[in-house]
Amino acid sequence: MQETVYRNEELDVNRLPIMQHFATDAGRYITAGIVVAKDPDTGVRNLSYHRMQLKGPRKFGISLHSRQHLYSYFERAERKGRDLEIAVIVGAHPAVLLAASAKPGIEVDEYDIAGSILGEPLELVPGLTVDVEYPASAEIVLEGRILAGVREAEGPFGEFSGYSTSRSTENVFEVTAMCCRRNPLYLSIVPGSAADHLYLARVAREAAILQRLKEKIPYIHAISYPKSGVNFHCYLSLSQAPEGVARHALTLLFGLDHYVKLAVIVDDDIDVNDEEAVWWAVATRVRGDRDIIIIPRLFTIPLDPSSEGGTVAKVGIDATMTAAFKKEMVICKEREQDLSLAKEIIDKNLKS
Ligand SMILES: Cc1cc2nc3c(=O)[nH]c(=O)nc-3n(C[C@H](O)[C@H](O)[C@H](O)COP(=O)(O)O)c2cc1C
Ligand SMILES: [Mn+2]
Repeated sequence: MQETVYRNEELDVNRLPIMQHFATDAGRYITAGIVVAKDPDTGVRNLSYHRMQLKGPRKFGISLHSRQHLYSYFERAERKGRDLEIAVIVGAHPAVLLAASAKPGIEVDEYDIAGSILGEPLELVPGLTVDVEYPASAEIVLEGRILAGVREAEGPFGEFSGYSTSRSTENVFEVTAMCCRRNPLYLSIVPGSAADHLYLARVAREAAILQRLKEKIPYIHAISYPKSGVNFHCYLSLSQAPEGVARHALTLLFGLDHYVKLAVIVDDDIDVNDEEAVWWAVATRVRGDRDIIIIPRLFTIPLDPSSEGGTVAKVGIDATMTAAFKKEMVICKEREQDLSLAKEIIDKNLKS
């Protein structure tokens, strides 16, 4: 890192192969940029992804539309009339990519998450033009600041919902230095509802939400955010839970994750990562009048195209079996000896 440094007249981000991804995008975007910043009050470091629209040799448009920790850092800096110093990592160890998608409490330094995934300290180097550290092993880093009191049109851009959106906080990022490894790799994340983008958000989300749910409800078995639901859908499974726990879990989930607008809860005989099995449970175990909860006008992410005034109805489907159902219904099953015989025949044919 910092093997090649560009500053002043030499600094032109057009050296990077920044791409336009969709015909509907406003232009060329860095999509894998991880913004590192320090909390203006506590110094705790945050990592988060933000789309960055190329505007000039030393200028990007940037959106803090998820209004999470970086938004709060910038808001507090701007209130004091100060720019927010940042470093943008493009390409790093996957532990850093995962740490950036995690959303712990605001008091947690997100480099600690990268370190704990790695099982050893993450080596950092100080910025050359900003008071922000970044990984010594990063491929490319753009140093600079998000400007206080400046807003410029940014977007539209193809978002994770699969829709092109102009929703943006319209901030401006001014670059003061570009530091690279020798022969750096340029990382791009396919935007829109591509697996690249969705899964990166999903891994950290599944881990965090499963942990929070289990703290309160020990019967929770597994969780899945299927790609088809663009992280607005969540499937949960329960083991041996008493009456009412499924509905408790659904309401707790809506409270924990405001992205979720449709949740399906099943028994642990259903694999939540098998969408067909989940919807088979809905098809065969649900009575709409009894098993569906609808909570109108709950807070949601504005990037949900169906939201109105920042709210949407949340739908919970309890597809767990009732005690009577469990007693009466017999699920079709193959005979064990037939399965092993079939396997034997296949194995023999594969070998010959
Ligand atoms: C690939 C990817 C792209 C993202 N792009 C943006 C973005 O452009 N603007 C934004 O505000 N949030 C974006 N996010 C969401 C935040 O980066 C993410 O929620 C982050 O974990 C926020 O956590 P924090 O509150 O700890 O910063 C993106 C997330 C991913 C995974
Ligand atoms: Mn954070």
